Amino acid sequence: AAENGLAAWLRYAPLQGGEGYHSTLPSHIVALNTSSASPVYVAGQELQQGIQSIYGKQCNVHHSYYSASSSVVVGTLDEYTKAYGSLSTTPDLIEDGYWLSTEGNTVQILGKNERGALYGTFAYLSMLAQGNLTKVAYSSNPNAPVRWTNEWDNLDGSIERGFAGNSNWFANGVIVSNLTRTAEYARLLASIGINAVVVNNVNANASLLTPQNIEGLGRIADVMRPYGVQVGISLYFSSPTSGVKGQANLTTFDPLDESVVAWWTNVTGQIYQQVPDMAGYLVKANSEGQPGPLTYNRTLAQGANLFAKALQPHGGIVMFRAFVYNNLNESDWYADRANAQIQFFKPLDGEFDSNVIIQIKYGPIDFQVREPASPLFANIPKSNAAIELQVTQEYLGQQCHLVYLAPLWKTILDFDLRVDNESSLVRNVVSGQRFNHSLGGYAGVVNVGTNDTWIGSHMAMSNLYAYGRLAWDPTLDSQYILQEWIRLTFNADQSVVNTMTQISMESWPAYENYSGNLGEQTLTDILYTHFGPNPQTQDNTVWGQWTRADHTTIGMDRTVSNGTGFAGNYPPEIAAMYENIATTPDNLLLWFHHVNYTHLLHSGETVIQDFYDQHYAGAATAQTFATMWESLKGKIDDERYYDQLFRQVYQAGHSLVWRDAISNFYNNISGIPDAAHRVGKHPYR
Ligand code: GCW
Repeated sequence: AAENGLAAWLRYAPLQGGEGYHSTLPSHIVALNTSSASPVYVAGQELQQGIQSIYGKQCNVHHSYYSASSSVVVGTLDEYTKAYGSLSTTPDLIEDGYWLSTEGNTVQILGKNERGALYGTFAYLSMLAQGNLTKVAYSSNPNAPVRWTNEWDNLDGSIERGFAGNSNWFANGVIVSNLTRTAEYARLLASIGINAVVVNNVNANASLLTPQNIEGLGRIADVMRPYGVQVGISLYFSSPTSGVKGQANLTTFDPLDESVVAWWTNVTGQIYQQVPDMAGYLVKANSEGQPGPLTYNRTLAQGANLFAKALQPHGGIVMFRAFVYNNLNESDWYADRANAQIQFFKPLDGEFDSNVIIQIKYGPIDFQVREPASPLFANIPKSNAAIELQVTQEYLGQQCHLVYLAPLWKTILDFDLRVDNESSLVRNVVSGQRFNHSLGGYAGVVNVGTNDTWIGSHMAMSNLYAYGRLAWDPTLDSQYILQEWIRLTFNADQSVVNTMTQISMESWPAYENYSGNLGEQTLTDILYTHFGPNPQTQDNTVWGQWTRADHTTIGMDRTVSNGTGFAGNYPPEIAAMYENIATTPDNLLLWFHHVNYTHLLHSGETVIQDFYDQHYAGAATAQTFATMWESLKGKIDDERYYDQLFRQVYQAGHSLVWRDAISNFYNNISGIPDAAHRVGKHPYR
């Protein structure tokens, strides 16, 4: 029963009437590599398994030139050319890209490298699994070279902000011996173009670097390598002084100290002995209590370059997180957390080594239900940049609420920052295209666990799927991606596709409406859980997610003229838009401006009445999800039907809790009644 969840979108479910297609399908599979640990070999097996499972057709696999009129050949473009001669036109491929042609008698799946060949294989199998046997011939290249997941797994086996059980690879301080699930995860990731996994939490533990754990990383790398997925790790900045068993213990972690440089050079060498293709390091420094270079009055760039230099000879890269801020005190509300990244990183542009990428969360604060695009994307043109998205729904319902995230991510990826008054879409910044960098890309915080659904709920896997698809091609449409996922994960029944599409596409707007609209952030418990309504925890905490709500006014004034100046971090056209209340979109009004509750929105409604109305509307929409889901009974398997139904019923109830908690809170504080007389009234009286 767990199989459906574990196989996710790679179920290869039998297609009705599949036998009818046997003559149009290949009879032979040629996978041009004889090593069973190679992605091309894996591609051959995957094709065999997929065609058998979806269409009930058995194919033989060959590993060198084989002449058959009805075959599928998979390999690198080079190997193919050696065996079969060159193609009439050579496809234009970059690293990880592939050519897929189903036009001739021989299906060609040719990668620039082996990984690309595997990606092309999954693209072909995706078509087959959706019953799509149309003739295609195209090349596909990734939008950016870095397409990683980050996993916040702790060495003790827990996962920070993970909602799906314990770690698949750590327990009791070491790497587990059974890595079957790790291999299965790598397979899923390969099928959506992900090429590396950072396996441990950014709040890192130095003991990852014991010789025993380094050996364990080698085992993780070995099981993921056949899928073209590399291992990366998060580092604890003060590891040299942490007494790591089996490593020297120093008295300083100053990044410019020679002994520290030697320490990291040595440890990095040890890692590459075990993991010759290690992807690189992820570093969270000087943020939320983590150590970093500032302790020694060194810059963040000097800290990042310490690792960059250690990695450089091995070809690794440093993902250095821009999520750096200190605790704050609201008595000085001008000390706006939203400004922190600009203050730390803008002055350092040009000082990072060429194998450093600045990894920037999509918004300036922290994975909120709505944020403006981080202005840092516009302010470090000389540095490589990547966007950090969160697949695990930390602030967004923790997999107990269905929230399809692709539309939220698209608001950021498609946002035009207008650097130098020219088109500067965030997605073109992180691809490297806008500022001419060869490095850049995507980091998605996933936090899969041992749960049979990987992530905590079946429907939430659409977010992982969408993350990979967007990292490959951010121009893809959210709904298009979703429907691909539904057909692969469930089935192609039109009512199944339509119902799941409607629920998913309405889910983020609904969640925004009942959790915190008008750019007010997710009004959840800021202090610890980040789950459920708790608007009173926003203000007067050190976390800086302030709303400045009092009896008459609400919102953070982030203007240059009168507020924290944050709006001025954007290039002029965008800064002007946000500076002016008249041109600020309603959905970010309270992010940028401090207004009376009676302020009139562009919609003509007052802020407070819109607050009430949207909270009621969002919760009302969430009620319909449960009933819509019930219409799927019998159209999908019972196991997943009931599992998700339970969550939809929960979400329906919890959305009412949200609605009432938020509405009552602002009703009490403002004293302004709801024109529709709902707020504060007993629901059944
Ligand atoms: O979103 C916040 C989380 C922390 C997390 C931190 C970060 C890993 O609440 O749990 O720590 O961000 O991204 O570093």
